Order: sequence, then C-alpha cells, then structure tokens
Amino acid sequence: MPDIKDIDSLWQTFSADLAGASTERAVAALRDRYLGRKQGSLTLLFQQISHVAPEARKAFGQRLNEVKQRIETALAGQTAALAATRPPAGAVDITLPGRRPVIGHRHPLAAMRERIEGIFSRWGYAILDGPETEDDWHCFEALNMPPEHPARDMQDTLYLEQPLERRLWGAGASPGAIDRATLLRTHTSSMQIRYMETHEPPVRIIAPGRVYRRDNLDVTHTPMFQQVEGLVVGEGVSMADLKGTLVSFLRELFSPQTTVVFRPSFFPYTEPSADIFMSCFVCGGSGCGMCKRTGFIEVLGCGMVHPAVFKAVGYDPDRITGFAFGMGIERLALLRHGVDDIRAFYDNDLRFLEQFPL
Ligand code: 2U9
Repeated sequence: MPDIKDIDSLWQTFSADLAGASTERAVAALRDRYLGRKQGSLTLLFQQISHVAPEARKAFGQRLNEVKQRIETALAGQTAALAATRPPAGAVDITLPGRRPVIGHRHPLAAMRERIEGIFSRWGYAILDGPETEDDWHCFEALNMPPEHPARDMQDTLYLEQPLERRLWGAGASPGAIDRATLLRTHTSSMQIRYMETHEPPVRIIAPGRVYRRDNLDVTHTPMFQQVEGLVVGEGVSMADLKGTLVSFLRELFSPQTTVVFRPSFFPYTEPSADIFMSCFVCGGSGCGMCKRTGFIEVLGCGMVHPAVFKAVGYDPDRITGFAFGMGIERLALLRHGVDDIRAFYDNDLRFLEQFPL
C-alpha cells in the first residue's frame, strides 16, 4: 500500500539526481523520469491514490501536490541556471577537439646562417648588421680597390639610380647627399670597414648578410645571395691563427674528421690569400659526383688583411695585423643538403622547403 514515506523518498532521490544534472538535456531527462505523463515516478504515485487507506488519502494527495510543485520549481530553476551559462551564439565552443596548428620551421638558408653565427658567437665574435645599399668607399675604395683597379671587374656591381641633382650637375653638386647609397653591396666586407672606422682594435667580428651581383639566374648563381664574412684584427694576429680558426670552424660545421687544404689565391683586400677546400663528405676524399672526382670541395676564401685596408680605416699596419675570410651560405647549404639547384632555395615551394626539419 502506497505510503507518504514513498513520496518523501522519491523527493530525496530526485534531489540527488538533480544535483548531478549538469546539462539542460540531463534536466529535461529528469523531468521525463519524474513527471512523464505515463511512466514518471511521481505520476505513478498519483495513479495509486486509490490504493491508499481512506483516512490517509487526503494527506497523501496534499503531499503529492506539494512535492510535484517543488520538483517543477527545482527543474525550472536548474534549467534557467544552466541556460545562463550557455555561450552566446557564435562563441567558440571550447569543448570541441582542437585543430592542430601547422608548425613552421627555419628556412634552410636561415638555419645554415644561424649555425655559422652560433659557432662564432660561442667563440666570442660579435655579429654585425649594416646597410645593403652602400657607397663606393665602403664597398671598394677602402678594400684596396681604387676606381681603375682591375679587381672591380671581378665584382659585377648593381648600381642604384642617382639622385636627379647628381645626374644633372655631376658629383660635386650637393656634397653629402651624393656618394652615399650608390650601389648594392657586393660583399659584406663593407660592414667590416664601417666597424673598423668606428672601433679600435682588437676586432673579432662576423658580418652575415645579403649581397648583390650582376649575375643571371642559373643553377649556381642568383643576383642576390647571402654571405658570412669574418675579421680578426689585433697585435700579432697570424696566418697560424687564421688556419687554426678556420679548420676548427669547418670541423665543427661539418664533421671532426674533415680534412682541410689551403691553396694560394688572390683577393685585393688580403695578402697572402687562400682558397680553402675540405675533404668531400660524400666520398671522404676518394672522388665522387659531389666533388667532381677531386675528393675536395671549395668552401671558403681567406687571407691576411692587406695593409692598404688598415691604412684606409686609420689603423697602423706596422703595429697590427689581421685575418679575414668569406663564405657563401647558399653554397654551403647546397653542399650540406645535396641540393643541385640554388634557385630551389628562393622558389618558396613548400614541397621543397618542408624537407628541411629544424
Ligand atoms: C675586410 C678585409 C678583408 C673577406 C674575404 C673572401 C676572402 C672570399 C668569397 C667566398 C664566397 C665571397 O661569398 S663568396 O662569393 N669570399 O673568398 N672574403 S677574404 O675579406 C675581408 C673582409 C673584410 C675589412
């Protein structure tokens, strides 16, 4: 026989169920479970009124109505509370699984430049930055290449359009405004001239950056490429320092087993000068396609800084000496990754660039 206690225990279970209903959908399900027209637990108790003892029937009915009221109020309150936390239309649904972002990575040329910079900065070299447009003095004159020097033919230079006043009235028209930014630098040595003009020795610097030459595009040339040059100046800096530094550098950049060979060369700004070859890292020196059967690959140019360069920047060539070196970043990246066309580095085709992980 149904009893008023059944109503009270139903209220207890309802209260617990409601506390666990954390979504509007769960609250709607609860309404169905307790107040559903056919199978709701409370509805069923209403249907059993006739089985309640006649003297208890009134109290039973009153309690049923009271609890029904309380359940309805509680359900409405919970629904309203949950609706208030619903995100506004168009809001981000933070319950959705995330979309994995595309992770980019270094461009292979940037990675090579940073590796080179890393080695020299660990050795205490400062890293220079400077203008890509230059004047004749910093790019040629101060580097022992006077106007008629045949070496200037070696640099096929891109000249900038001159200011109108200079085109009309010549070089003397407007002192200061002219002879500046007349060309695109053909090497990063110009930055090193600027550094020496403003700093006393000792000098220990590298100068990475873009340089420009009047070259047509082919598998080994681009009119813009990137260099790292280096310069060490002080009292007693010797060819032995140059050799030790560059052999250590190449062994760190490539492998400790690298064999290095120096061959006499010529640059206007160094004397003596040398080209540096290293043992081929593909065949180890026995000869292969990579090294064109020679066993060696040319990787650096270097030399002892010419006294005329020191004079140009106001250093005393009788007191101080220095060594300098230069390398092309594209060339080193081509060799390292076995790429056979320099243009691939500048096409920005992701199918190519994505093959170089961090
Ligand atoms: C100062 C004086 C001398 C820098 C040097 C080279 C040799 C060299 C080339 C390598 C490949 C240029 O990128 S490349 O085409 N460079 O062979 N560069 S000595 O000599 C300097 C630099 C600055 C003041």
